[in-house]
Amino acid sequence: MDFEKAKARAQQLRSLLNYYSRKYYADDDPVVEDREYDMLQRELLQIEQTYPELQTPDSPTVRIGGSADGMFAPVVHPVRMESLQDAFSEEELFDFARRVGETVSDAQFVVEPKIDGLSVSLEYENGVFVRGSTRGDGDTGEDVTANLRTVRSIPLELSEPLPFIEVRGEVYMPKRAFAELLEQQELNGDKPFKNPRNAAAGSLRQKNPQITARRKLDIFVFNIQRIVGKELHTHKQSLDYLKTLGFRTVPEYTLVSSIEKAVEQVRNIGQKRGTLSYDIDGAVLKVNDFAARTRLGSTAKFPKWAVAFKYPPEEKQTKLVDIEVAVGRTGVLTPTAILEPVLLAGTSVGRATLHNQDFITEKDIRLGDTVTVRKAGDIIPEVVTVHAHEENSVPYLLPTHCPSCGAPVLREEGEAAVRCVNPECPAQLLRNLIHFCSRGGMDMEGFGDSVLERLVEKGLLHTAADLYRLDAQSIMTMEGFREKSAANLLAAVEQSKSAGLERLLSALGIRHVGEKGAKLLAAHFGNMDALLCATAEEIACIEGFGGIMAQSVFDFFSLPQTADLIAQLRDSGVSMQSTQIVQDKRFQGMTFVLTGTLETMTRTEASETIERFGGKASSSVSKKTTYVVAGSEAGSKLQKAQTLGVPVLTEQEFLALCQ
Ligand code: 0OX
Repeated sequence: MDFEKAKARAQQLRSLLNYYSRKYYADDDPVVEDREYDMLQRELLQIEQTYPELQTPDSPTVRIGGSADGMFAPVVHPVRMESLQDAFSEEELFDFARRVGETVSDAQFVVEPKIDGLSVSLEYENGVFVRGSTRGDGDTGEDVTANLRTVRSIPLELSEPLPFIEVRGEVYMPKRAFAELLEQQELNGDKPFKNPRNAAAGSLRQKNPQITARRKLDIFVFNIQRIVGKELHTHKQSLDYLKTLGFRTVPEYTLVSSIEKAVEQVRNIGQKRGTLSYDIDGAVLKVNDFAARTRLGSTAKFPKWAVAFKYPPEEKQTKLVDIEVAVGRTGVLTPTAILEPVLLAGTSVGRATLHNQDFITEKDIRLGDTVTVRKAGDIIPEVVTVHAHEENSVPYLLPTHCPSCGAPVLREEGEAAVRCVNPECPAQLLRNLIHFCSRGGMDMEGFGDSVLERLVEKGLLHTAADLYRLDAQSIMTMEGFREKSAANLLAAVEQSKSAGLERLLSALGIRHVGEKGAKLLAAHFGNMDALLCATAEEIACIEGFGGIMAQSVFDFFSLPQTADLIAQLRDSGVSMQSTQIVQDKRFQGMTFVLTGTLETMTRTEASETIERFGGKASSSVSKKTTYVVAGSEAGSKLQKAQTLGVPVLTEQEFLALCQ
């Protein structure tokens, strides 16, 4: 490649890589596979090595995907961080042993608990911790060295200055640390993590290592990925050695000489599960001998020498003492079983979902029943079976009238849900207001469940539009509110006015439309008026929107009370514009020239897109042109671009930049 061509390609690659990187790290919305990113990055690196004068200080090859705002650089794992094949029954463990037996006779196994955290790799040079990364997709992870340094059980220096070792382990959050974190998050009004694994993952991806340090993460190490300066022959030997180096190895690893003994150990670990101070989601069986592992090899996905047994969800018997019926945002009556509390999967369970009338009828669930409840991981506890009814009990039926407003309830044909259709039902109003003010909606700090409940009770709120009519005087009629706290609420109301169309659409709680759907709508239409004019068919054309979602949006905006609410919100100064479009000026300062026939869009559409992102579309190519976008049968403009060294994009590449 001559210098001019290399220069143009380098500029193009830099721009693409920076864009992909921004989508990946800043927006958490990857648009290309990691592999493709790596290939483009390697191509740029090669160009820069051939022509060092093309190296720029901000090249993605220097920053490797990161920037000063704390992104995490990709790390390619020279030894793949493989995942494990699952087994859901003891029978499947025997099948695994049988398969192993076809290649290796008298295999010994090591049994370990399977820690429910996230896998990381730790690299040490001359006994010093130099780099730590996440597993990612197994081939490429992220550099989280600074954050891993804060995990106290990760040795920063080993007991021997071994030339090189890379180990693999599981970072996790102990149950107690997770409980404390939840309390803290509740106090701060932060969105709580769902489980210790998510909390550990979120903590490791913190841009500020000081936050990670406060999260009390821990690690168990269970594998040597690469080692220089030491020979090991078995897994047991390597775990023992890791211990002497100062690592916290996976607990209770046990060497057994038969599959029967391995299964027994899997049961032992399972029995201890609830008493451990960390979450496990299974047990792992590994062939002990490394030479045997080499003979067994791997499939495209898993090593053939290991298997993960997944414990079934925990179940226990208890008594169903009551059934509580709540009225949701859309008027659906949702029954919840109130139980005598039992300890399940490490947490006390006192409530279980009963879904709907069909579920209750099918299982013949009655008040006072002795039931089996189950809890699996993140899943809401469920009633699995009924063991015994109380004497003289009768089948349970959901109320025929709304427990909140007393209006008769309806069950539409083909629907499992029973619904209160009274548009003025206070329970629905409250749920709608809670949703409107929530973090996923208008994010109005201070408007928690109980404040909203009191405002509704006082008759100060009848619709979301009333939030914008609140004044200090009326707020202070609520107990505990004075000038300062009332002013805080009013400030939150004021701030919400500029939340933008995407948040407003999410806050309105349109059926089938969550935060993601709201974003898509806002990005597509840009403002409320354009959306109000759209037909169901137009909405259905949005990528990521199905027919049901589109119809639901259309129906929602066809309701007279919606039109009324929107008008009132608009009059109060609530923004009806998407913030996405206003802010996204990714083509600022760039000039594009379109040439040839584009396949997926007209030239006018392409020009509009360029302008929407702050760029200029021009008809003639000059040295100042940033990009020429060449469709099929491009002619003289393409030639001129090549002569002047202006980077040329294919239609696909242009689309990637616009995504
Ligand atoms: C765990 C765990 C995960 C090493 C080779 C294949 C999978 N979560 O506790 N992975 C492995 O093994 C890797 N062992 C474990 N104990």
